[in-house]
Amino acid sequence: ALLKIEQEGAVRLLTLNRPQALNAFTTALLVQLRDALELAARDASVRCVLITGAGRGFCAGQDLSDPLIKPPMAAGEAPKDIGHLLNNYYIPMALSLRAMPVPVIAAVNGVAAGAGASLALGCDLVLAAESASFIQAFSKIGLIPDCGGTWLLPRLVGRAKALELALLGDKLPAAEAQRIGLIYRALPDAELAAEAMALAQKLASMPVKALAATRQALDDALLLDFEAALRNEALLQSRLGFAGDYQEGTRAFLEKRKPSFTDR
Ligand code: LHQ
Repeated sequence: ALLKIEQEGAVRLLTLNRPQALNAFTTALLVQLRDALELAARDASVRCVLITGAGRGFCAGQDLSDPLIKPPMAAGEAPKDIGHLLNNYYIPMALSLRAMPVPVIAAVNGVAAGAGASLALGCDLVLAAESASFIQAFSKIGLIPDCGGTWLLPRLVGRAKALELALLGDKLPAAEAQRIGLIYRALPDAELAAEAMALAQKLASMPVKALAATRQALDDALLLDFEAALRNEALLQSRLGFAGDYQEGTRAFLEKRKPSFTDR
């Protein structure tokens, strides 16, 4: 399968599985990833999603050999519309990822380039192996960051760093990505898989409805003025206040026991 789908407890593990091409995106892989995210979103047994790659890469971005986008190699052939691919395959996947009702972790096992970097950076927490790297490869082939790259980069690291990464398109090692705040944490290669699963299990045991609302509130706040952000917090908080997890969390605290969260 192009995308391996596994479940460990309440964690849905999605593994991009085209290792011979560093898990570069084909339209089929993009459709399968989108479908898998939508399925996980609707499955009450899933409380966290973990995305990783098979083999030595995480995802090398768009498969540049795909006939759908390959520029004319011979005279007389018409160039293809890249916008079609974005509108029909990348955008649906990126929107599903952003709207996940549970936290999503990326375990970046190797190079994440182009749209592969956007996929990783679109996740809520990004762990990366020390040998992994992030490459804004787009500028090297005459394109702009896509699949959310232009939105994510300045929010994650600010405009100056975003421009540095996007214009130069150089390889950013995982440790440096952590240092500049682009990702959560870089880890020794041998520890990545287990640490990422442990983090996913930990998040899965937390009040995931509130975690997803936290992501939404933070993103909303970047578009709102102070008072509007306060009111948005109040609205989201009011909804969470009626949810079971808040009752359970507060009761457990007062009863000095470990809470058991079930909302989603
Ligand atoms: C690949 C790819 C790849 C095909 C490695 N495609 N085969 C959206 C919509 C529409 C159009 C365009 O774009 C987009 C968004 C984008 O993502 S644009 C950016 C596309 N990605 C890139 O430009 C990255 C291209 N890849 C690379 O620069 C290198 O492969 C990196 C730096 C990722 C890794 O380098 P190495 O570790 O030296 O590995 P390699 O280059 O030897 O790759 C291993 C194999 O994977 C190789 O195949 P082969 O048959 O020779 O073993 C590559 O051809 C293949 N591969 N990326 N994107």
